[in-house]
Amino acid sequence: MSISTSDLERVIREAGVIALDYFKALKHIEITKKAPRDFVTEADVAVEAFLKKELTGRYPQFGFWGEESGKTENQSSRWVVDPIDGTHSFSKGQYFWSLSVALEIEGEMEFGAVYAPAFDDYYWAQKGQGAYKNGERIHVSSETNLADAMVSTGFACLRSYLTDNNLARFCRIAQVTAGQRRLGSAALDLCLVADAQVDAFWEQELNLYDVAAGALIAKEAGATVTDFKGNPGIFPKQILVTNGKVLDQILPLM
Ligand code: 2AM
Ligand code: CA
Ligand code: CA
Ligand code: CA
Repeated sequence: MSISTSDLERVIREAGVIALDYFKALKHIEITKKAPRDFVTEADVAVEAFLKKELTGRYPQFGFWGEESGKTENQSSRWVVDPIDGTHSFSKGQYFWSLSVALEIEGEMEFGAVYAPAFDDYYWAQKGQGAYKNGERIHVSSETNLADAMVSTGFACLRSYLTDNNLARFCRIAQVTAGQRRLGSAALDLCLVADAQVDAFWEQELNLYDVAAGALIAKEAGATVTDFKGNPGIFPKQILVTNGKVLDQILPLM
């Protein structure tokens, strides 16, 4: 199996331009709600259709799973795509949103790219090859003290039928950390850990397409990717990503 990472970058950047064109014309696009707090726009659908056509056209041996169009028939190797992660921010004209594209081969993430068109930041990683932002190698932060750490989270779990809504955990961690952010795109949050802008990120009740690419990028930049108990692996329902040095300090607060 071989993929061309430079060709993939061209395709994903082109998809980003499609998203950005919609973003610049926000007043004219339709925003609908799939469920309470779950928004979708014409841009989500158009970007996913473009990526599906380009990726499956180039690599017919892989399946495709996207947030908006669902899964193709059972294939153990597939593209895992979130066309716009952070749709709510996007629909308000805020800049913090991204496109997330991962390639899963037999259950292992082989490639991941997260592109934030409004910042023109392209993050990518291939398993075992390190992580890159706009062509430069990136690494997690060297922060060793949770008290000095910048952390980030999200509240996709803030739904009435879920008992653990992250608010108590957020309060515990906010009291003992130096800075807290709630930026609204889990895929891009994971890249901030990879790029040492954030020292730890956690969120609950996400889906694989939210975190598949970002988790590989973070891991390749030196991050730990675990559940809230510290078990290694990508667990979208309970994901904790740290620079490794603050992991032992944050785990008891999870
Ligand atoms: P989205 O923009 O693709 O929907 C922000 O906290 C993260 O939660 C984003 O990855 C966002 O992805 C996701 N998200 C937003 N609403 C959600 C919902 N109702 N269920 C699950 N994830 C959600
Ligand atoms: Ca969504
Ligand atoms: Ca998402
Ligand atoms: Ca999405």
